[in-house]
Parts: sequence; structure tokens; C-alpha cells
Amino acid sequence: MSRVLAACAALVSLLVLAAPAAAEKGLWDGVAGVQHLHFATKPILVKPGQNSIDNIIVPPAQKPKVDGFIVRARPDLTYLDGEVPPVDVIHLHHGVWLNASGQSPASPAGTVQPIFFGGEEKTVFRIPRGYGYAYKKTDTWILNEMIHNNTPNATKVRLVWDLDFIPASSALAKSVKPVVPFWMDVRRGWGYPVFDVAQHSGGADGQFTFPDEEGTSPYGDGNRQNEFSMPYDATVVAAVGHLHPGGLRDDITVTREGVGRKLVFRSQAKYYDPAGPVSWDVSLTASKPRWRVGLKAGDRIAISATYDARQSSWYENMGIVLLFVSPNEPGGPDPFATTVDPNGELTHGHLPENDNHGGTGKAVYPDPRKAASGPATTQVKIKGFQFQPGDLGLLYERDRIPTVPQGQSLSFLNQDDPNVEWHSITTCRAPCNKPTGISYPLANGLAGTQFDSGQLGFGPVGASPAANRLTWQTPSTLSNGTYTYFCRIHPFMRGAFRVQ
Ligand SMILES: [Cu+2]
Repeated sequence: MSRVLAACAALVSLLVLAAPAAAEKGLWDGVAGVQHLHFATKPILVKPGQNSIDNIIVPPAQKPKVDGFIVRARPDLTYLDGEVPPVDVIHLHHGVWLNASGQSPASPAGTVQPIFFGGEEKTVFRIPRGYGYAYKKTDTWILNEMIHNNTPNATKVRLVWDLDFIPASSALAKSVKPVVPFWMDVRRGWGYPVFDVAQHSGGADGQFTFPDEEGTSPYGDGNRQNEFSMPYDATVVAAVGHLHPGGLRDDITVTREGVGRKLVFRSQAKYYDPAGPVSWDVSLTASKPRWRVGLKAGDRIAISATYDARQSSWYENMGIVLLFVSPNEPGGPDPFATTVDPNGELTHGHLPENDNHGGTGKAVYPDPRKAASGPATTQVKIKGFQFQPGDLGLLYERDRIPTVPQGQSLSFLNQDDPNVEWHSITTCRAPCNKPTGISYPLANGLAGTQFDSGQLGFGPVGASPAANRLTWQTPSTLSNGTYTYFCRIHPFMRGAFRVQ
């Protein structure tokens, strides 16, 4: 009998312990009084092949109608019928929702305040229970968006975003402390904040970390863009990262003068792509609901971004983390006195828009290495999304590829719309003739013979991916052989030439 009673007592205590744990996940999910709002832009015309960055003023109808707190944001991109486009066709390179009326001690550029963002990793922004981003209906929002059309076909899409929201007039709002977003970026201050990773660069681990492995002076004589000094004592309550394909992790460290340096947050990439870290078929960890870091005025926060350097070169990569900081709250867990777990958790799994990986099955173009040598050529014109001469699509009609005498260069000239249709000439491993997908082709030409032209075209200086020129030349030092290349922006575009 006493044994049964003991068992019952144990069961009761288990239930008592389990009940609050289940009810309190640390997030606002399921809390009464939290509104679930849905917003969408007007239809956005996506021009053929575009890869541009645009700023849209967000109209009042696309924001909460009253003051309050934003506690969760989930951005996405859809066709007008609500379907999410396949990422190998149209993809959300990024959308950043910025408050032009707000200020942040760490801002992406200028004084605007970032609120949340979405890249193709589509991480859900979650601010833990007890905190929220303070929104005012009079705030002016700017949506900085980059929609990449991998095809020559125009279409229309919308950016969409779900917000969980607590109206300021509600009783629940009284329990909310405001948080300020801090933008950590390895290229903070640049309108297009990117860096390149060369295949086989970095360490023996096959990984390249920026800025740590970018030579002895990664920022030249300028500011260390990846570092930021805390202006006041505060507690960090949430963190979300952004990377591009090939990206493995963003790390946030804190250095305290005379005390040391600690890793406090890691946004870790989990790739669902069977080929590994090579595509947008990925999700990133965000901070766990209970994660907190107490910082002191003068602490140096730094971000670094690590990419895979085994499988491919990666051009124009980002490394960004948005921290949500509770400014009037000193006394969070001191990372130098307690153990702060830097690991986060995924906010979603594999997404169906990332299903077309490409690179497998029957070749879609002939093998250019088997093609006959055509006439010596000095210039390839890019027109109508084709390389002329040398496009692998044209090899069906004439089984010849252009030749270049050894010691000379081959020049490329973009004759498509220079303001919209930007093209690159980027080496891929021969034969480079498999079906296009989010993981194929890769910028993985043979070691020592890799090249990349940048994006030939014109755009706002410093705020677009365009190289602001229309021509590019191959190195004149290429040895004899057949070279295959593709356009990074429109990966169905493939070409070849032969040095002899
Ligand atoms: Cu192109």
C-alpha cells in the first residue's frame, strides 16, 4: 500500500513539474491576447533575369494599425496566387524591414533601424516572452528587397510577412519590455555588404572564416566593420543569423577588456541538400527562448562568418546577425561568470521550394570537351541570355566551340539590358552540362584556373551587385584546354571556349 502511495505521489509530483514546463515554452506562442497579423506588398513586377535591390516605402495598410509590440515575424515570397515559387526560378535574396523613424546603436547603414529580415533561409524571428519590439503606427517603414529572377521570364510576386503583435492598449502589453535591434554585419556600413570565398582557401578544415582568414588586414585602414562597442549595460534576449549558400555559421563573440573573449551565439546552418553545404536548401538556428547574455558598457561584440571552401568558390557572400537587446536591463547572465550556451534551435525544416537541386540525371547540353575547335575568337557577346559564340545551348546546331590562342585573353561584352540583365562568367567544372537547379552548377572550376567576372551591368554604386562595367577579360595566362563557365545569376546559361 505504501508503495502504491509513493508511486502515486511520484506521479503527482511529475505532473506538477510537467504542467508549468509545457505551458511555458519561453515564447509568445499560444498566449491569449497576441494577435496574428498577415501583410503583403502590392504585386511586384519581377523583370526578366533581374537581381536588383529596391527600396519600397511600406504603406500604412501593410503595418499594424495601432501602437504595440512585435514579438514574432515570418517573412516569405509568393506568386500572386499564394504559391511559393521554386527557389531555382525566383528567390528572395533578401527583404529587410527597416524603421526609418527609429535609431539603433548598431545600424546597417546610416541611422535606420532594422526590425526583421528574410533571406532564402526564411528563419522565423521570435522574441521571447516578456519582450517585444516597440512599434509606433507613425513609424515610417522601408522594405529593402532583392528579388532574384534566375530566368529570362518576367513574373509578379509579393513579399508577405506574418507578425505576432501585442497592442499597446492591452493588459498583456504591460508585461512587455521593449528590445532594440542591433545589426551585426561583417561588412556593416556597406549598402551591399559582401565578401568572396575562394575554393580551397582558409584552413586545413576546408572552411574559410571572414574576417579572421582574410589576410592580415581584412578591413585595410578602415574600421573593423564586424565589431561594435556596447554603449550601455544591457541584456541580449534573442539572435537570428543570415548566410548564403556555402555558409556554415555566424558566430558572435564578446570581448571584455582584461577579462577575455567568449563565444555567446552561433547561428548554425543545417543543410537538407543531399550535396551538402551548396544551396539555399538550408535553415539556420536562432537563439533558444531562454537564451540571455548580460553585457556591460564597453564590451566589444564581434561577428564572423564561416563558409565551406571544399566544394566551390562562393562570390558575394553575407554574414549578418540581428541581436535583440533589452537596453534598460543590466544583470543578464554574465558570459564570463556563467556558462552561456551559444547554440540555438531551428525554426523550420526543409522547405518544398528547395526541391529542385539539379546536377543529376541526363545532360541537357552536349559535352563541350568533345566539340570540334571553331575559329579563333577575341570577343563573346552576351545577348538574349546566350553566350555568342560558345553557348552550350548552341552546340546542338554547330558542334564547334570558339578557340583562343594561348597567351591571349577572351573578352566578354554584355549586350542585354545593362540596368536589369546582369550576367557573370564564372568557371564551373567541365562538362558543366547537367540540369540546372539550386545546387548546380557550382563555381568549382579546376584549382588554379578558376575565374569570375563579377556581375556585368550597371546599378547604384555601392548598393547593388552590379560591377558597373559591361566587359570582362579572361586571364591571358590560361593553359591549353577546354574551359566551361556559367552565369551565376542565370545558371541555365552555360558556355565554353578552348585555349590552344
Ligand atoms: Cu546571366
